[in-house]
Amino acid sequence: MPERKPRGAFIVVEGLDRSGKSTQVALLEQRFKAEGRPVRLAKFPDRATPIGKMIDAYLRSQSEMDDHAVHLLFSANRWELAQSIIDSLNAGTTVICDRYAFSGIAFSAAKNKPGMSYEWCRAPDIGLPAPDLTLFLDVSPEKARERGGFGAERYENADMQERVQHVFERIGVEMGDGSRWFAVDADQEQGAVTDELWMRIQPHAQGTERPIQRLWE
Ligand code: 2DT
Ligand code: MG
Repeated sequence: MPERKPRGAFIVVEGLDRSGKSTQVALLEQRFKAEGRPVRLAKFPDRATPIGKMIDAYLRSQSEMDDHAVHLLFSANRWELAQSIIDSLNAGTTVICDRYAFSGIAFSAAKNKPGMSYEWCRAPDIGLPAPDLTLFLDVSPEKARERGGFGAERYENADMQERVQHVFERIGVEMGDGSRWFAVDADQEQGAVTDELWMRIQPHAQGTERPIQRLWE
């Protein structure tokens, strides 16, 4: 019988701004490469697509948009790339993704807009490929401030970040912290964070035979 090749694992890194996500994702990619394992980085929003360009203009306050509409664009941006993520996984490539549907819920629900409940915000992402593992980089407001404070984009202010943090905490509880979702103390120095992330990732690094699950189905 031909040997069945395991698919790659789908690993998501989430967190607030200044939690060190982008740095850590790049370091994790290096570790995979150093071990000779195929790896692909993804990032949401992916600002390169036509939908992503609309999101980018909104985030940089170059355009205004209804909150519901932009929420659906963030989700559509994931759906337009979902099949290519599935294809990479099935080809045996580990996909490491900087933000995913959890940011989608957290940032939109944190706006506290009428008609944009947690459930409403979650709905358009139901059925997306589900991560095998999500690592939440948990940074304190003090550390985030120490790391250079906020940039100029929409949502980059202390008030919003605090509300986003609360929604992320709810998501963590609902995902069942300690199985598919792990919160990692992102106040630690960079190397310690990488080591902890790597420890969580290692059981997934050789891929899995488990079929790709779908989010919240
Ligand atoms: P970056 O700084 O990581 O480029 O994110 N966001 C992100 C949402 O509001 N909804 C989403 O679905 C996603 C993926 C988080 C830019 C900002 O976009 C927010 C910060
Ligand atoms: Mg940002």
